[in-house]
Amino acid sequence: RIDPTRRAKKPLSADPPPLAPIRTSEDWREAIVAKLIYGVGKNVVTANDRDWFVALALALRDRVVERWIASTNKIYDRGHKRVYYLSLEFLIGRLMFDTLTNLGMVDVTRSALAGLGVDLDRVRDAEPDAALGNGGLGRLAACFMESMATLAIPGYGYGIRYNNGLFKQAIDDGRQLEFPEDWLAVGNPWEFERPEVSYDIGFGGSVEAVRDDNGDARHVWHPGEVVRAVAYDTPVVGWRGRHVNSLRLWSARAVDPLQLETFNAGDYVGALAQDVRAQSISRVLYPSDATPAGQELRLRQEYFFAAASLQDMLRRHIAQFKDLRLLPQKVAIQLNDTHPSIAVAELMRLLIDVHGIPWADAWEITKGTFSYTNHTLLPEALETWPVPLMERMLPRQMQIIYLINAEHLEQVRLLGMGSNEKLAGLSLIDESHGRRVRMGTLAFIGSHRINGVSALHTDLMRETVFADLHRMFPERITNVTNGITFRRWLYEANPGLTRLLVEALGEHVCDDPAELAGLRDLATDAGFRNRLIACRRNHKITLAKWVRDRMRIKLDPDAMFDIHVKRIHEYKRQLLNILETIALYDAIRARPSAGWVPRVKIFAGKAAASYHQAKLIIKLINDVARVINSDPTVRGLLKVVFMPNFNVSLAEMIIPAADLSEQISTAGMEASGTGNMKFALNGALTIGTLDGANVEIRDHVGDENIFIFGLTAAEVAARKRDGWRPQQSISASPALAEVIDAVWSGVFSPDDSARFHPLVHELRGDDRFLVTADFDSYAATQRAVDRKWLDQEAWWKSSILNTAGMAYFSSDRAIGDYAQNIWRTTGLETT
Ligand code: B1N
Repeated sequence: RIDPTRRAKKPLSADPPPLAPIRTSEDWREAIVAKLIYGVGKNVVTANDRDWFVALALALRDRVVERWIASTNKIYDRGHKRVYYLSLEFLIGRLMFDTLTNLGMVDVTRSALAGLGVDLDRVRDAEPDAALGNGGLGRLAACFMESMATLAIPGYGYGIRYNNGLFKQAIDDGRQLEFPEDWLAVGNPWEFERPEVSYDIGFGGSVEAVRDDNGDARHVWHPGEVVRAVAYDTPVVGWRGRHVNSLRLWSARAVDPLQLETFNAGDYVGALAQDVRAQSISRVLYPSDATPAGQELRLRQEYFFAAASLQDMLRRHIAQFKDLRLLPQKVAIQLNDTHPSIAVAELMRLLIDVHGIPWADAWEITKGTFSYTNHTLLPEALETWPVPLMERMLPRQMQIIYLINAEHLEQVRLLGMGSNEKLAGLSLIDESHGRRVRMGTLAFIGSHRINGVSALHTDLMRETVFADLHRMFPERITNVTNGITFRRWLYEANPGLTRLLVEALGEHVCDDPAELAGLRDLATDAGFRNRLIACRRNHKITLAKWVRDRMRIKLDPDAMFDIHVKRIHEYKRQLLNILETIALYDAIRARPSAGWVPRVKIFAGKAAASYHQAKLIIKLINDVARVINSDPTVRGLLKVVFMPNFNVSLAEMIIPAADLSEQISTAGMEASGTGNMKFALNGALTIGTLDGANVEIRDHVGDENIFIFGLTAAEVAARKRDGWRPQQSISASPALAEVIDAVWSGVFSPDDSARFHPLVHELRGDDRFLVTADFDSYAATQRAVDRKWLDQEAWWKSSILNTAGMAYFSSDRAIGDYAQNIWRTTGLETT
């Protein structure tokens, strides 16, 4: 019998009851097995690798939740400023090893599982990648979440819980096929569904102007459609587990999922139609990268998640601080590109229409709260939305945009910048090809800070796309060069190298990457070099095994692994690489015993499904690979591989196996790049243009330790200004002319000799990405790479100096910069 008086004596605590301490791997094994039995419903005999993954994830999550609740309470108790990172993409990949690494539990877990006859690496592979992003922009958001947790900055990621992330790529007969990705099919043990945290999001309908009690005009929006946003939370553990933040992703559903009357009338499909329409918002990630998605559903996604996130933050802010005027002091909202920028108009609407704050005050609050990161200057990638679509879908927000624009243009006039041409360029509405809302301009004028993602990119922002806005607001643009989390891209991806670093520099190198500079003293140390070489070789063997098992191509781990992995895009110039590969192939065949350096050319990456030219580049790489790999004259000297389905997990395997990193975009077009940093950190040498963060990587690793070639951004601009003639470059380079002729005439596509004509047309016609202009410089630099490789001591000295110089590119540094210069906040102190 329960004695009620005894229960009353024990005070209820908000803190979770302490979990059984883990002192030994036996303790930990018991906790995991308990989850297997009670959480998964299996036993140690019937469990497969996936069951073990779920059991381990659940057991780990328990350990995380303790710290999570403590962190959340601390943020509240201190009244600390909160940072909200709004991003349509979070390219997380797997979470198991982030959690294990940051909690310092890799070794204890390995032995706990080994005692059960279970291999941790197989369990690791059983976790699906969370591929809620396309490429660099989405992966940056994931790295930033980890760094905010590490620095104990109260950071909340807000995004969409897509049921289907980025498509799976298969290569069939050398062509890309897309298949739906299904990461949730087996459940997601990291997340918590929060059905009670839900908001209603309106679309369409009409706006009514009413008079309030004081006779003032007020606007009431009557949406024609309402969709419900439901929260799912994932804890994000920082380094050494001292702080845990939240990633909150929204899922869409109908307010009334089942129309019972319709159902009862026998229309079973119609009864569910509203739910299907609502759910379509969070159904699938748009697979566009550095290109606008364009469609109406995309705008619905953008508004849906921006509006839900704002309601959530305002609720939290009001509950704690009561006063919305304190918003800029207590809240910083970072807009990850323009994708969430409709939030500027939506926050204005909430402040004015819902909370009754006067326009001028609301505008100051808005500007004080938002800041905006620009990730691309490619003109075709800057988001604009047709005015008629906005008026139909978001009528009140569109009215507010007009009002913002009127004030903004008034300010332009006051500043004397009001020539008609300038006004047209500065307006929120682009009138030049149909009326469209410029989301970059909205994000710019609604923010107190806007940043580019590398020094060069920020300079170009000031000089080109945002030149006039920069003149109006000369203090607003600032730079924060991107970074990567070393936990994932060094400690997890390359534990061998990490061990070497710890042995050479001490455990402290894991807490402060500045210590990496100490490696410079070991740049010519033979003992250190040899261990590094062995570590690299192991990774190359692992990669070679993957390629052999899945593609039946044999790679020599002693060849130079020359790697070009990233989204397939013309500006990233995979075409330049494969054309130079063809030239090299021709040269080897002409003089097979001229002492060539054996190379393996590895490509991987996805093309947007509708990007025909990019898909044709994939086909060309595969057709060239087939010819080269089956030619006995180059056997042992040259191999070409296109690895299918590049994703975060594949990157973790590939990057530590790289000798040479290809970062060869047309100068001025790659805003930053972050793959470049991952490779250099792991000791690959870079061949690259002076583009994006390559410029700063050169500054940090030293000119002699990187291979720079090609036109600079200024030279590219000059060429285009002066009328760019690719034919001149082609005639000036016999090697290039020969390669282009071969591709044109079907040497690599004998079954369809015209297959690659669209690629050659572009090269001989506009060559918008200056492939032909940079070809000779690139080819010559590749031969310089060969010469360096032949001097292995020099090569490895440069490799060590790359790793030694990379501290600056930690995302902890980047987040520190944001905190100091943009968010004006600090981390919580942790013990
Ligand atoms: O953002 C990365 C940079 O390192 C890359 O240089 C840059 O290309 C990338 C529309 C984008 N810019 N723009 C996008 C992604 C999805 C989409 O729908 C644009 N991605 C980048 C991180 O700063």
